[in-house]
Amino acid sequence: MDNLDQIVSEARAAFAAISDPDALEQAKARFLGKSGQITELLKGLGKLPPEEKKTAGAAINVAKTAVENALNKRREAIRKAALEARLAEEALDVTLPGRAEAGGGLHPVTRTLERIESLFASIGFEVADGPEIEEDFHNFTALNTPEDHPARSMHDTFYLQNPDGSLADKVLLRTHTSPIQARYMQAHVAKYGRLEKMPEIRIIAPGRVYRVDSDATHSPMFHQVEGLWVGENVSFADLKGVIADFLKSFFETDDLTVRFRPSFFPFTEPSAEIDVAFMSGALKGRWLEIAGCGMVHPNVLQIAGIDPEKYTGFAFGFGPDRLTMLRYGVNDLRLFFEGDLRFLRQFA
Ligand code: 2U9
Repeated sequence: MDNLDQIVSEARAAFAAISDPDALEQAKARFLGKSGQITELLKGLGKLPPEEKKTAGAAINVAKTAVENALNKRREAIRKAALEARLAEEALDVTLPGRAEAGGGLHPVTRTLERIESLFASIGFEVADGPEIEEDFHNFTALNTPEDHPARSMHDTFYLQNPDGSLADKVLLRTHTSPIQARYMQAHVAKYGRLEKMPEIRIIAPGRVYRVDSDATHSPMFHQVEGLWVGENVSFADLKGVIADFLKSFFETDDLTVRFRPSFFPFTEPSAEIDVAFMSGALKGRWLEIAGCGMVHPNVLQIAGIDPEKYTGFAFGFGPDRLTMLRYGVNDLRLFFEGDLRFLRQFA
């Protein structure tokens, strides 16, 4: 039976020296496997005389249990060690401060555009959109702008080139958002033109526009929001009401006066400049030119396929960059387009 004690202590020593689970299972085979040392002893029992069988068998089983216990203990220790190693490796310090999301913010001009859109939405205006790369037809011709109008010159308008450097066939960066409205009118007529009574057009057209111009108050890219209301009996009085109400809502004050000053645009007749004066605050008492407007020129309606004898309309155009400067007291337009976060964060 000394032999048995030796096998058990050999097994214990072998298991203790192992820390790899596969190696442990191989070591197990040496003792408990098909031809393992313990198994061989059990097989040998048959050859013993009957009176020795019982005690020998009991002793071998005690040894077998001892080996099995040692094995299980070692398995458990290895499993625990592996788990602890993994936990240590994946340790998280939950007391560290979190990494905060970098908070984005809307550009001040975007805020103005959204404000204008929602104010006009409240009186039934839809927002219309269109391409920034336009054709001469929609940018100029459809807006009653003659072939020899100065706005069409290369000094004022960015024309696109072909890859070989030649001028593309009357393709340009839109100089105003009016072509959005020219396109909208055309599409509207295609949809409803055959009806006895065409539904009203009531849209605003916000977006980026481009002109060859750059100084403290002009950027080659700037924004416009134009508006258009076409229907039966739409009058200049409607225009005045819509504009005055809008300006009061936009600047959040009733303490302002609006003035319509005769002017000229090819696409409206009559046309007017819109000036506003605040009765209080930092800008008190000064007339500020804020927008242009007018009754849609009959030629413009005609080109879109709308009968100017039956329908009339008004149109207006704002510069949201300038509206933003006035609302927030910014004195240099270029600040909006330089991307300096120290400036932009003040509006976020
Ligand atoms: C259609 C018919 C008429 C849009 C108009 C203005 C007057 C105007 C300026 C405002 C500031 C340009 O960015 S700005 O310098 N715009 O004065 N815009 S009427 O008239 C239209 C537009 C579309 C079909």
